[in-house]
Amino acid sequence: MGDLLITVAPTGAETTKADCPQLPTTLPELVETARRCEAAGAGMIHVHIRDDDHRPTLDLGRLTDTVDALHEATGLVVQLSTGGSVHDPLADRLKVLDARPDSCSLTMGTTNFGDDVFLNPWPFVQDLYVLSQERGVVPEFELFDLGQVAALHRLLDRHGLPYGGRVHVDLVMGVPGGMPGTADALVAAVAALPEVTTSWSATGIGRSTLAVALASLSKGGHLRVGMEDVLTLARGVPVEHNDQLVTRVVELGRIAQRTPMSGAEARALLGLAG
Ligand code: KMH
Ligand code: ZN
Repeated sequence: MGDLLITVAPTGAETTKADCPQLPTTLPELVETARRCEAAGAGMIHVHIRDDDHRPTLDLGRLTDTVDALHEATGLVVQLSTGGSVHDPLADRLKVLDARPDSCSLTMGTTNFGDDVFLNPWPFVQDLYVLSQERGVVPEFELFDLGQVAALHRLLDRHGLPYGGRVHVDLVMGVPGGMPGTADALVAAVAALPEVTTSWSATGIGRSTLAVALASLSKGGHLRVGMEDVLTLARGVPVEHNDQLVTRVVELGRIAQRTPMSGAEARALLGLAG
């Protein structure tokens, strides 16, 4: 039985194909990545898609085809990003749920995002949450800072539990503008999580990736890794394939006596029907 959920976030919306040709931006590349990451130990995939020019898109037809292709090729839980890119309109981000993913990301507040702003006004957060309940999509609450932990308390108090009855959180740490990717910040955020939280994972952006992974394992948390969050294995050593990042945390988990969850086990963790 697995007890460590590894989510792979293979693409993101920030890195360009020109800067990183090995980034999986086409559907065949994404499916191949998903297969390899599942074989390496991932249980869930967090998906951003690109258009024919490798630019971020929320095109509904492409999103639906992507969900279908990933379900056909793998047993992974398919989570679509509702964060998109910092340039995506809020209305388009709500429509992501029309693609019928298993899960969706749901960020709990607005965050400075480098030189940009990742916009998540409170009415939008509530609309997206209520829509996820209506559509039977399990949200992953993405928390970029401690204030967003407090916002999660407010959301659950006002609107009740998510579809499926489980509360799964992902701490996204080390974004310039959010909480730092440190063990201290992780411990503070975990201590403040709502009591009804049933599982949580963490990811550290850039060079905070290992510090956050080790801190999460120490606190009994789950892990997210992938080229959305980090593009190097060490200084000057580029990631060539997302499965390298999955394999690395499988090894960290093995040292911590944790075993990767399959997609089916991840479904049970998140309250999704088999
Ligand atoms: N691309 C970021 C602006 C999410 O996927 O929900 C937002 C993001 C979070 O990646
Ligand atoms: Zn994302």
